[in-house]
Amino acid sequence: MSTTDPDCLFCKIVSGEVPAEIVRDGERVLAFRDINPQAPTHVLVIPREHHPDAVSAAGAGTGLVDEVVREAHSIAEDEGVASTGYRMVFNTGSGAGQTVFHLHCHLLGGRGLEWPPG
Ligand code: D5M
Repeated sequence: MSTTDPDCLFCKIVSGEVPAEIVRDGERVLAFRDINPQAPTHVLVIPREHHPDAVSAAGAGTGLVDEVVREAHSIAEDEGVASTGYRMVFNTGSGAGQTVFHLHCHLLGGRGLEWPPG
């Protein structure tokens, strides 16, 4: 199975073809600042491998979703938002607002976060 999709925007960020403000550059996981931040801290954490969403990656049994979540928490600590609380969001499906079909965790923090989300 191919682990990259030549048409995928986030695969292009992984390869360096599209620039991004990289926060973490790990062996299996990459994190970069969202181009349209919705909070003072808004980082996207993604696997280097292409998986369309969190469910498909979890189903592949690679441990990647675990790694993405652990990396997001570690970044929240570094950004100083872990102690006050932060949000991890995996939009799954276009009806939920997913626009890029490469698994990504939105890490949001640094402001009050309302519930329910919009
Ligand atoms: O989230 C997809 C997110 O990806 C959305 O918040 C904008 C962000 N985005 C789109 N293009 C870029 C680039 N080039 N750099 C950084 N961030 C980007 P979704 O959950 O699919 O709606």
